[in-house]
Amino acid sequence: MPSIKPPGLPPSSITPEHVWLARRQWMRQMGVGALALGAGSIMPALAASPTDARTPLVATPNPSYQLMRAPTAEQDVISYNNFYEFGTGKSDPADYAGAMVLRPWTVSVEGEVGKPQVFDIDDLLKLAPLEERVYRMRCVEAWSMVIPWTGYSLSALLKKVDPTSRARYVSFVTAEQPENMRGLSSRILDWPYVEALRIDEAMHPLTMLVFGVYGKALPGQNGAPMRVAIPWKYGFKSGKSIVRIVLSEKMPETSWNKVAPSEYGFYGNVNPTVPHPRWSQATERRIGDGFFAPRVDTLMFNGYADEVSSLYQGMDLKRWY
Ligand SMILES: Nc1nc2c(c(=O)[nH]1)N[C@H]1C(S)=C(S)[C@@H](COP(=O)(O)O)O[C@H]1N2
Ligand SMILES: [Mo]
Repeated sequence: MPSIKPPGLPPSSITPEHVWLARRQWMRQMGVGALALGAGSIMPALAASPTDARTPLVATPNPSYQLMRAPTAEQDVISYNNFYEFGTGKSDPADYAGAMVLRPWTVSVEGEVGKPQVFDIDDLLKLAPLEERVYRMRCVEAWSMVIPWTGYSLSALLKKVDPTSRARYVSFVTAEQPENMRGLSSRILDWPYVEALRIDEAMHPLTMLVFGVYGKALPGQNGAPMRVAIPWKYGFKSGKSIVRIVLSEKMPETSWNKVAPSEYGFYGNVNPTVPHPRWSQATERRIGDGFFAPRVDTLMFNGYADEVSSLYQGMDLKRWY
């Protein structure tokens, strides 16, 4: 890489938290679109922009999940994605996920539960009050974003179906629409994409069932109509466009673990001290800061150690990566 003097930190990263929060609140009251909150970027206001076309979702900001950093610009959040069902390029999901059929959409919750149930997506939207939570998200490829998600804790749904005493794991099976997902013809993963959590991870209040981003319904590329967000884990654990949630006694097989077990463990916890076999996980590139901006240190459990480290007490995290 040529030696170019890194530009200064974007103003957003040095705004004191109280100033930042006050400004955010003010903008909300004034009805200023979240787009204007992007890290220093003013996007041209395109009349027919897909950022505006999505259904607004009314949600209460949860003050426990506000961050000092400005969210990543909405345009970056919805145009730089991983969603291999639509191709492996970062722009493939935004280019092709519009083909996904989103209604009718049902989500079956089954397995080790007392009350298995098939939910219509529009009923799931109303199952618990919608909150906006700003989460740090970290991809295993060492880039990161800060994303305002709309949804509620997954535990609200799991409690409705009465997990049995044998339920130890929760799998998320995601949509397979061969007609509409051009990536399914490639054998890169064994479709459908499945990821899973231990039940205590799934019940953790941070584990979020997500219906929207930036105050509007999720666009296809971010996992419409419903995905999970697990902010202390690498992004691949957060399955998109979920159709089935299965509780089980046995540890399920998961997509990335099956394809490359030495690279992707079952846990996928963000851990700067455990490198991926082919690259370091110690630092990350923040999307939106510009390619030449300095990388930043990756935090243990992606900055959520206070909340989640007790889940892994006594575990060797080098072995259970
Ligand atoms: N169904 C499905 N879910 C998926 C993926 C995928 O390819 N298919 N990619 C994962 C990966 S690797 C990441 S980093 C996140 C990206 O989410 P985002 O594009 O909303 O930031 O989605 C995850 N969920
Ligand atoms: Mo990822």
